[in-house]
Parts: sequence; C-alpha cells; structure tokens
Amino acid sequence: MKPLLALLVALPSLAMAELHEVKMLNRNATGAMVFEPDFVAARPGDTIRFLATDPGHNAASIAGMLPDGAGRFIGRIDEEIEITLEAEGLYGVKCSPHVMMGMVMLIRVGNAPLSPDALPQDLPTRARDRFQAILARQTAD
Ligand SMILES: [Cu+2]
Repeated sequence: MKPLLALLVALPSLAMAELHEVKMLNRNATGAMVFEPDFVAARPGDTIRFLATDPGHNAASIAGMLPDGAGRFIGRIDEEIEITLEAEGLYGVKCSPHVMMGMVMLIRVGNAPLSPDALPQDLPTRARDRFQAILARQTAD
C-alpha cells in the first residue's frame, strides 16, 4: 500500500503540468486537413503531443507566431512530437504539406491577448481564415 499512498500524495503536483493531445487528421466534422482540437489553452510547463492519427502530416511552428524566447520546432511527416511550453503567448502550428489548405492550429499559453494582430502578414489565405475563425470562437465566449 505504501507505494500507492506515495503516488496519491504526489498527484497534486503532477496535476500542475498537463499533457494535451492533438490529433493530425485528414478530415473531421469541421472540414479537411485539420488538427483536432485546433485550439489549446495551456499553462507554462504544459506539454502538447501531436498524434499521427492519419498519415501524411506533421506539426511545425510558424515563423512569426511564437512568443519571445520560445524555440522553433518541426516534426517529420508522421512523427509524433512533444513540445513543452514555457513562454507565455500564442503559438501558431502548421502542417507543412497542408498549410496552404489551412491546416493550422493555435496554442495559447497563459493569458496572452487573442488578437488578429498576432497573425503574420505572409500567412496563406486559408491558414489566415482558419486562425481568424479560431480567434472569433474563443473571443465569443
Ligand atoms: Cu497535413
């Protein structure tokens, strides 16, 4: 019983850092080429794990959509990468082969403002459209 008790005592501190899983999909109810979920609200120290649920996708940071001090990342196709988020702010994530089709998602760490000003000027149109839909959904609550 003692190991179990020790585990239970440790749980509150484990709960501080959360693991968020994001599927990379060919399609879901919202359309084709999607991350699911396409928005994650996280806290510093949380980890995002990208799952290769459907083949042919990757997860990569978007230039100009990373908080100061956050490192860039890029997974290979079908690679399940994990990123641990320390810096507060907005993180834009794309699938390299499908960003032109709008395959992007947004991570908010902490209380960063959800402003369209955070979107770089050089985003593909469909990626920009999806980000704006994500922002509109979050700020509507
Ligand atoms: Cu993709």
